[in-house]
Amino acid sequence: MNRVPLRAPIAALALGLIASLVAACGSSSDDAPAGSKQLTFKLTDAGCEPTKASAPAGPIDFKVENGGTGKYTELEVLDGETILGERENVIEGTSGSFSLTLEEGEYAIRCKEEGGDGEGTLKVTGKLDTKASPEVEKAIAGYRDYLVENTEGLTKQTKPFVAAVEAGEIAKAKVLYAAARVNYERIEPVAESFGDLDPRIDARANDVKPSEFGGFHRIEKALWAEATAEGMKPVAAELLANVEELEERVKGVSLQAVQIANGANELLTEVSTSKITGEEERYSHIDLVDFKANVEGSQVAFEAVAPLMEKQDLQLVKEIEADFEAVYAALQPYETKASPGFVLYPELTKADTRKLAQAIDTLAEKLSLVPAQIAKGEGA
Ligand SMILES: [Cu+2]
Repeated sequence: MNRVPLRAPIAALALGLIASLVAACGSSSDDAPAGSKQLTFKLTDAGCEPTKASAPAGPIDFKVENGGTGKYTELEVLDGETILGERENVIEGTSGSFSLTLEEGEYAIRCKEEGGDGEGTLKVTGKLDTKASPEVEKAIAGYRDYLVENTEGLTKQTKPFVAAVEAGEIAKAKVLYAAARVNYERIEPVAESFGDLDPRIDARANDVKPSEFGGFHRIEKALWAEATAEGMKPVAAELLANVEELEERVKGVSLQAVQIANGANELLTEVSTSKITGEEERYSHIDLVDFKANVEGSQVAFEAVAPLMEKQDLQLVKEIEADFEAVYAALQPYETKASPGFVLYPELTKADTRKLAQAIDTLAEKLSLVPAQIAKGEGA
C-alpha cells in the first residue's frame, strides 16, 4: 500500500473543506434522485472531512471523494461495531458512492482503520416510516436465503478441508481449498459487515500483524509456499470456528435492500482490486475461481433488488443483466475441466487481464447507479 502522504496547498485544502461542509449540510444535489439526501465526505491525511454531519431519517447517498491522500482510501458507516455501508479503494483522483436508509440515531463515520481523531459522527434525526413494502421484504428474504445457503455451504466445504490440513494431507487439502473459497467469496461483503470476522477468515499476510495472521490465506501459504501443513492444526480449527460463527450470525443479520445493492458493488470492487491483480490467492493462484464467485454473488444480489427498480429504469436493469453475461463470456476461455476449474493466475497475459478488467469496469459503472435507485424506492 502506498503510504506516502501528499501535501495539498493550504488554500486548496481549506476550500475543499468548505466545499465538503456545504455538500454535507446542503440540500440534495441535482444528480441525486429525488427523495434522497446526499452527503459528501472527503478523505484526507487527517481522516474524514467533515467529521460532523447530519441528515434526516430516510435514504442517504454517500459520496466519497479522495482529497489527495494516499493514507486513507475507504469510508465506513457504522452502527456500533457493525458496518452498515462502506466504500473501499477510493484512491487519489477517484471518488465513489454507496447508499443507505438510516433511522434516527448517531452513527460513526470511519475513514481510518485505527479509528481515533479524524473519525466522524453522523446524526440522523426524525422518524422513518420503516414498514417495508411486500416487494422490499421479498427482495430481502430472497437474498437472505442465498446468504444462509452459502454460509451453510461454506461450513460444509471447510470441514473436509480442515480435516485434510489437520491430517497433514497436503495434496488433498490443496484440492479442497478451492471449493471452500467459493461460498465465502460470493457473500464476502456480509462477512465484512461483522467487523473483524472477515479479517479472521480472509486476511492476507500484509493486512494484519504476523501473530494474527490466520484463516484461509495462512493455510494457503503453508500448503503452497511452505509445502507443509505443520503448525496449521490450530489455525485450521480456528478457521472452522470462525466459519461456523459466520453461519450463525448471518441468520440474525438485519438487512436493507439498499445494503444488498451496495454489496453487489463491493463484490466487483473485490474483483478489480484483488482478483484481476492476483493479490488475493498469491500462493495458490486460483484467483479466477474467486473472481467468478464474486461475480456470481454480485449478480444474485443485483437480481434480488432489480424488481424494485424495474419501474423506474427497466433499461438499466436489462443493460446490467447483459453486462453480467459479458463478464461470464470474458471468463469462459480460462475455464478448465480439471480442478480448480480455471487456469492459474500466472498463465494470464497482460492483454488477458486487461480484457477481464474492461468487462468488469463496464458492468461496475452501471451497477454503481443501482443503490441510489433502491434507496429512493425503499425510503419512499
Ligand atoms: Cu476475499
